[in-house]
Amino acid sequence: MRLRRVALAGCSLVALVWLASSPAAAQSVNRNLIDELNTQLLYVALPLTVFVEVILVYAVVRFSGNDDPKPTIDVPSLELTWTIATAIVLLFVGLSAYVVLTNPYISPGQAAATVDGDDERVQVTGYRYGWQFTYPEANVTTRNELVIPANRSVTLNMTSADTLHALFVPRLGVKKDLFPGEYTRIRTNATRFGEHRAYCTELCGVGHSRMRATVTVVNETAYRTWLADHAGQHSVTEAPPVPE
Ligand SMILES: [Cu+2]
Repeated sequence: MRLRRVALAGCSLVALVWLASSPAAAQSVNRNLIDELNTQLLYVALPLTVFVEVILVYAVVRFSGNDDPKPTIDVPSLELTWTIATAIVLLFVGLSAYVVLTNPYISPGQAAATVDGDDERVQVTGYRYGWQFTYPEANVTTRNELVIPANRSVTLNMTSADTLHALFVPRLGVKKDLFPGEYTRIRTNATRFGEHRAYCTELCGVGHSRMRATVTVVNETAYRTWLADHAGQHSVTEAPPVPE
């Protein structure tokens, strides 16, 4: 009966994690990389968790009535086995994470080095409390509205007008800090059309929760039209407001 309960709990755990690990279709190259790494690590972590839990529950049930415990005998081969197994698991986790972290879409350092002529460039300035997006080549500046073309690499050069901010677009897998007096970069390549929310994730003052923006992914034609329609909108190109 107990074993049946343990088996049931194990199956429920597997089903729960499987459901939780089935993400919606990725919206960008970045998000895809992150989701794939997550799934990969889950495939390793899940059997290990179940294995350890089963042994733990078995030991608790099996030896609960043991009033005269005996010390465990040393088994060098067993100790060697689990040391090597742990090393292999850690190596796998480290390598998998390294491959994703060094990808030009994830690693800011790599992004700075790999900006090429095809990248669409947008200047991002975070300020208390909002976002200014500037498309230098098209002479377009917007507030809290970022429009990017789908299936093209976009480089965001980011800085802050006052204090620390962080741009976070969860569905695109984009997250990066902004610092005053210095530039940070991040790249993305959105693979689906749609509208996404962007947030500031660095507590920057009383208006922090209002610091949101919309990120719209459109096709190339719509993007060009949008840029042309908004060219020369100098009404919003003045310096960001003085912090409250
Ligand atoms: Cu903030």
